[in-house]
Amino acid sequence: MAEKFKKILIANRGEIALRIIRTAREMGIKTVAIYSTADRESLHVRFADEAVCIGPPSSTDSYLSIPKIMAAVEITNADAVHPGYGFLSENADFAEICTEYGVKFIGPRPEQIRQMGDKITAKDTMIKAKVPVVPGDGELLKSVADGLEQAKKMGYPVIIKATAGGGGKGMRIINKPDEFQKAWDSARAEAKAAFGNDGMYMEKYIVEPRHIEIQIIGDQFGRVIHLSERDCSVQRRHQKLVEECPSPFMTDELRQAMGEAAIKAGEAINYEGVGTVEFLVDAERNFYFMEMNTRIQVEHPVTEEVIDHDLIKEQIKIAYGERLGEDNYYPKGHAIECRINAEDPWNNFRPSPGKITSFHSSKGHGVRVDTHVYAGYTIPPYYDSMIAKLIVRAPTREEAITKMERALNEFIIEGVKTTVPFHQWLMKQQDFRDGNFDTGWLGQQKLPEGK
Ligand code: MV4
Repeated sequence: MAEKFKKILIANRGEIALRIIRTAREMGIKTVAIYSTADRESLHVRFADEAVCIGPPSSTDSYLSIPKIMAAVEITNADAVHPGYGFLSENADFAEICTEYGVKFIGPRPEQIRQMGDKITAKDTMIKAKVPVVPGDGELLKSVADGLEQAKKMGYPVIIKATAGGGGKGMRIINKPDEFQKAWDSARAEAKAAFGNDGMYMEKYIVEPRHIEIQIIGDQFGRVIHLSERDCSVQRRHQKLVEECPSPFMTDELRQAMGEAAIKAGEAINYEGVGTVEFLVDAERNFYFMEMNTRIQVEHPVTEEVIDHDLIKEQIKIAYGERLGEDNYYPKGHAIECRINAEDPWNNFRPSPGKITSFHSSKGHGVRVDTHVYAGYTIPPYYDSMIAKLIVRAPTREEAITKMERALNEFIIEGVKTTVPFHQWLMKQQDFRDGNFDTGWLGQQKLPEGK
């Protein structure tokens, strides 16, 4: 077994940087924070053993700048890099540069990131591995004529997706042939601008699916296990707002089948690290591979709470070559996460950066808050608007909802608008309480009026 790391550089900011520092500290590993000039006052800078300023606020010149990050690795002598989520976490070139430089990228190998980053390649890999995929051959569309022909065979509605995409960008739903040209032009333009690649493919459109994802872990010796699911169906414009485990839609049979499919997906690429296999699940509980995320995700605490394992610790141990044990894992109790964003939920979730004048985090049994903010902290306008994750755990879903309501009621954040009132509203909705929602549900609701 390789030796454990002496010093990890965290190529990220915010709550996830802090989250990684906490585990590294518990493991006796030193940490290096990097920060932009907008993040001087951030807790990740204060709590890391060392901190290096890497540039101005703009992400392109700081958290996305590979040369600057590699310079910070060089001067601090870090022997591993943790990319967190977002930023460079799924950038295969960055993983490769780390490897060439002789520092361990805490995550999968570059070719695994590439294989899942290109959605046509990913789908093809899944078909070969006998993981269920959405109908549609997963071939590059050649032209509008080619697309119209395929759509006719498949039956409308269809969806066209960018092969370089993910998370909803460069995607269009098409209900009838005369919508094709416009959807094709706008999706390709969007994909070209966002990814520099306008390759598109087509699938049958699954109407109002649930988004259920399976957490997996693979070690360097070919063993892959799953840690059950997270239901992320409550989302708005591809932004998840609430995640939970177990899914209220789950059955033992479905978990078994989806878990096995996710393991096959991981085994097909010899996956190393923690990863998430995302599925669409229709009303008849048919499930289809959607994409695989090759990083730690925002919502990982939901799994940590019901599985009772530290996923960042698992990531680090796998990266330095530890073997997974023989255990299987089952969720115990119920966990729910509410993402607290600095946004005004009653005004189209408009971002609300600025100074937090007063801050009191929810506390008590079964309550966890992952956050980098505090009273007096100024939320910069340059980055993601997520400022905290409120996670509760209780024996049943009903008790978890009750606890979440209690915890939301005692969360005080003043000076900026937050999504706390949205979550208070959500917890009261009968459909939510009944587990009766899919990815379309929130968009169909009438939210309370703006004040
Ligand atoms: C779909 C789909 C229905 N049918 N593919 C959205 C993000 C991207 N990863 C893929 N997405 C979807 N793909 C087929 N064939 C519906 C969605 C989708 C969705 C998926 C998960 C969570 C929220 C969503 C919201 C709208 C559409």
